[in-house]
Amino acid sequence: QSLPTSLRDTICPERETKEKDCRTEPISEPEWVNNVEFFITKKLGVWCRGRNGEWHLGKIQSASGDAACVVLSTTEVVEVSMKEILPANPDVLEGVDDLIQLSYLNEPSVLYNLRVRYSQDLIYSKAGPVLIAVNPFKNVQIYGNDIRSAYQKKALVAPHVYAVADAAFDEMMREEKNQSIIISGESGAGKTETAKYAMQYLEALGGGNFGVDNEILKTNCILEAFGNAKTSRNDNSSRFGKLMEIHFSAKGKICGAKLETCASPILKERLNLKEASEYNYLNQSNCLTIDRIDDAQKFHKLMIPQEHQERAFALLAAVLWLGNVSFEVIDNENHVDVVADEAVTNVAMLMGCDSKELMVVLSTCKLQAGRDCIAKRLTLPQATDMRDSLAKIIYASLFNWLVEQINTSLEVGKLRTGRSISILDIYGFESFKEYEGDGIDWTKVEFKDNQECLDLIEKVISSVPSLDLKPIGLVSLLDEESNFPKATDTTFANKLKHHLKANSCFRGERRGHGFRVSHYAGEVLYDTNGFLEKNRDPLHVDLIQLLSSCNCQLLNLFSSKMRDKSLKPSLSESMNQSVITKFKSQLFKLMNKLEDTTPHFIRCIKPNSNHLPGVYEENHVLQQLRCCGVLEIVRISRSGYHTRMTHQDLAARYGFLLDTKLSQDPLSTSDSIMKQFNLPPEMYQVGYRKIYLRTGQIGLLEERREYVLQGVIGLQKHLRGYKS
Ligand code: AD9
Ligand code: MG
Repeated sequence: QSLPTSLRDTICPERETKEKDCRTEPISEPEWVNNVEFFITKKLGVWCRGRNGEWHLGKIQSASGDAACVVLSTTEVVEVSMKEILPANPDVLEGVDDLIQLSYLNEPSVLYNLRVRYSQDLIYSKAGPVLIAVNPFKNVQIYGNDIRSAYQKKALVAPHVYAVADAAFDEMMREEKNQSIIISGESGAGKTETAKYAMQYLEALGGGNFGVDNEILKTNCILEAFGNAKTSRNDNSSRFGKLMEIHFSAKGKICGAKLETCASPILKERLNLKEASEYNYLNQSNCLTIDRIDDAQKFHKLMIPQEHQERAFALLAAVLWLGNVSFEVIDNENHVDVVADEAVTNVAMLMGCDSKELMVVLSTCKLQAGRDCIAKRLTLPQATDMRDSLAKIIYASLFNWLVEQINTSLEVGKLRTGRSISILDIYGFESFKEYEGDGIDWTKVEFKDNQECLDLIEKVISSVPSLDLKPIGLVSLLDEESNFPKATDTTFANKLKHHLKANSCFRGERRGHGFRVSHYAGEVLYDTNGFLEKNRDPLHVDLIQLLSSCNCQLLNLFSSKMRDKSLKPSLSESMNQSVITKFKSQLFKLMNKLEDTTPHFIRCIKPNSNHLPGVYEENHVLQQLRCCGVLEIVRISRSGYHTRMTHQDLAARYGFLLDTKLSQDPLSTSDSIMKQFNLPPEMYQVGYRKIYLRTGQIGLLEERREYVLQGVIGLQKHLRGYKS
């Protein structure tokens, strides 16, 4: 009774019968057209597309040839082409919690189903193995201790981020395999909030050990204070990517955690030093206040140890003042001097350096001329760039340093692998190679192939077989052009047009610096303006030297770290690497790491762009569902086998349940297990190495195993009592 209505439906008995009734076999879309008569006589519902692409519910009155008369639910009668009509699902399927259960899987049906659920505050739904989370933009009472413990006890099974975290935990314990929770969605869709709820659940589940457990959630407060900013799309937008790895002991208790971030050194954080509107770095995007958010209160929640706090805030203030440092042009070649005002004095004071020295560094660059070193005056754009680079270096180093401090406080002893859950907010892909290689009867389900677009970005080709693997594509062309001193953004745009015109995902703009790429999610127009310079991201040696001379331990530390990196041979390369190459290698590292885990996917959906509760804009939602291929995922999972286990693992775990003698051959054991438990043949496939099970089947085996084990334990206790 104490459960909120939004979750009560899962355990309500009527709902159970309703769900059993809906196990109708999915009907493929083209097939229904042959059954239009049936739709007319049985008065079955259809979706009818209106002039603006919106969908209306109605019933077909009559049909002839390509056209049909449809009575809409508003009683209006319209004549439409059959092409604009799609079958709707029977009422009994309204608001099912897994889209897999829909008899007709088409866009209007999926949109409607999510809408019905959203209007009842059922923000979570399943699309086969993927959890869909529609941002409620309000507090929904589904995260309390009672709900959490209900999921822990498996008393609740409705789609929920808790259920995903719980499944990851169970699978990790059962198979001793690292897991990951991969959260994706557009800005403001709710990734960070979802990640926090996943962490909260895991902390509650694995708490009570070593004292690390309560620390993990607290880190979010620090990270968000320094790494988030208000943007027009999200009041609390993450400006960095994060992978939080939580490690567990053999008993399932948290024994440490590790945080990895990919931070972008953008500053949009404000401090109460002076009015925020006074700082150039803060006042340019009209994003200074957020309704209902009390900055002072949030600021007090931010707890970093006192000695760190003061140093960190001094540097933040320095960054803010740097944004106000201005220049005056002193000759007709646009060369500049720094204006000696309060801004530059404050920066020098906060950084612990001489203001004259700071002014020299910001307005000149040192050049090696033979044995001598001469100072060359910078032009206005160069000096501005130098100033912003210094701000970015300080801010990024400060953020990385905070992450290091957090990691030190979270790590307890050496972290082992095999029992960890990583929480991430980008999207991954499924591989279907495995099915094909394993000799099972797998009917391929069409997934829009994105290979052409991936090839456009980077394709590795070998000119001579087994020799010289040379990547071609956008990434390598950008790097090539960045290394070319005379190159400009226009020559880069032309180079792209020249080399990539054959790729169907590429379209060069006739004039100017633009080009278009057809991504999976849609076409994007890129402007090459500033591409080369941003990609080069030159390392400013003078700035590093300045940091090392400051009377500030943190800045000295930052400069020595940057220097260390540039001295190590393996990393010196990375110092000179272009931005895109660094980004690529970060991505590869991440992919390698995730490939070693069993992934669980959560897709966050933003129902409207105004951050409003209760507003469900269909086109906005549809666009996001299309971007991540939700329909394809559901189609695949209806026909796919989601649980895979080697025959050895299956035999080891469930073999003892067999009535017959255990066979030496794990494949036959698998087969016997399936037969003994009467798993319907369409629910599994036996491959050469692995068994493939449809969603939910492993649960049946687990239940049986648990039941038998409990019986054995009971018997043992009984015998022990008997003996004594
Ligand atoms: V970005 O890519 O970092 O710009 P996110 O991370 O996807 O973005 P975020 O988690 O920050 O979005 O969510 C945006 C806002 O939506 C939050 O500040 C909340 O106000 C709101 N939100 C998101 N999820 C929930 C929820 N489960 N319950 C209530 C939510 N509010
Ligand atoms: Mg976020």
